[in-house]
Amino acid sequence: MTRVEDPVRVVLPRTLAVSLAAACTTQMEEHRWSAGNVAAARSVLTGGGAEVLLGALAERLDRGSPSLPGWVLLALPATLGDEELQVAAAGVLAALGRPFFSIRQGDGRLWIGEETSSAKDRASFGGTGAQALHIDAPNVQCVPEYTSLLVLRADPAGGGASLLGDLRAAVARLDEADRAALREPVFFEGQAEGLCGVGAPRMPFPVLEDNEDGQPVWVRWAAKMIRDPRNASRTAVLERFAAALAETTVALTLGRGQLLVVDQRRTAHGRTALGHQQGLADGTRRWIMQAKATFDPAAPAHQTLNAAKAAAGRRNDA
Ligand SMILES: O=C(O)CCC(=O)C(=O)O
Ligand SMILES: [Fe+2]
Repeated sequence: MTRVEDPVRVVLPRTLAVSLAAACTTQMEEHRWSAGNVAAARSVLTGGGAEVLLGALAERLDRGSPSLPGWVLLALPATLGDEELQVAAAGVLAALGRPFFSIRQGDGRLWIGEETSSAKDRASFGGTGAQALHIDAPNVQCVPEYTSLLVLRADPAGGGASLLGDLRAAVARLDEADRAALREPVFFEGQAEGLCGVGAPRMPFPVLEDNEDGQPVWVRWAAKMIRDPRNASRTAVLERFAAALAETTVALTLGRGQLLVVDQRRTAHGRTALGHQQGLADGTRRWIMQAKATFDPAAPAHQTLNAAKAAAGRRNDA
């Protein structure tokens, strides 16, 4: 694993973050950020002053360019309040699609997540242990296109780095027999009941899902599958995939206000264990939130990309 000491962070200018937070609210329509919020965010994003942000999203997340990273780290102003950060971060997600939650928590807010607690299962969301590489909801009909993590408070004990693994590169490292084994719809992971916005459970499922041209569409991966007794007869191939993915994995440490946006078709995520938590008072431990987004071709970042491609096409024709 490679630790990226100084990852590329796209800085969101304070004026843009404040404009998004002022134009939008926490209003939801069931599990989705309200249509009014999406429209308000997009009008801010296309009103001037967001070109760098839109360009960076397009450049790092363009699905037409397989060599691009498939994730982007954005730095929102750390001095914004917790709610302003969440609203502004939702506005950023609206540049790609419609923000939503797949797991309902409490009163149904977009961003889910609580302060880290040693009372939680160590490997779970909000737990203190490591979380092996995975995509969120690999076991449903409509896997969330994007997932995102927003840091309200980094681990004061210095742990909890984010891990990112390149799913396509890992697939390319396997031999054809392993790829064929992963294409079989025989794999299980966790349980997929009670989720929002992701369609019906899909279990068992193929890890590797290709389109008619043999191009990968999804890599339904969660390292937990290796230890799932339902996959006991396939452990070896899952371990080989995990090893291939580990070779592509980078680690980044995020600070308050940072928003990691991940294209789930390309990139798996996870975290390292938190540091020693003994003696850390309530209100001081790591606090990270998550939200999902759909892919909406009409969203500003995708439109920016289309416009750039059209302009490049015109230049080539000239
Ligand atoms: O805590 C983190 O950094 C990642 C959490 C996560 O990816 C999850 O719970 O699905
Ligand atoms: Fe996750």
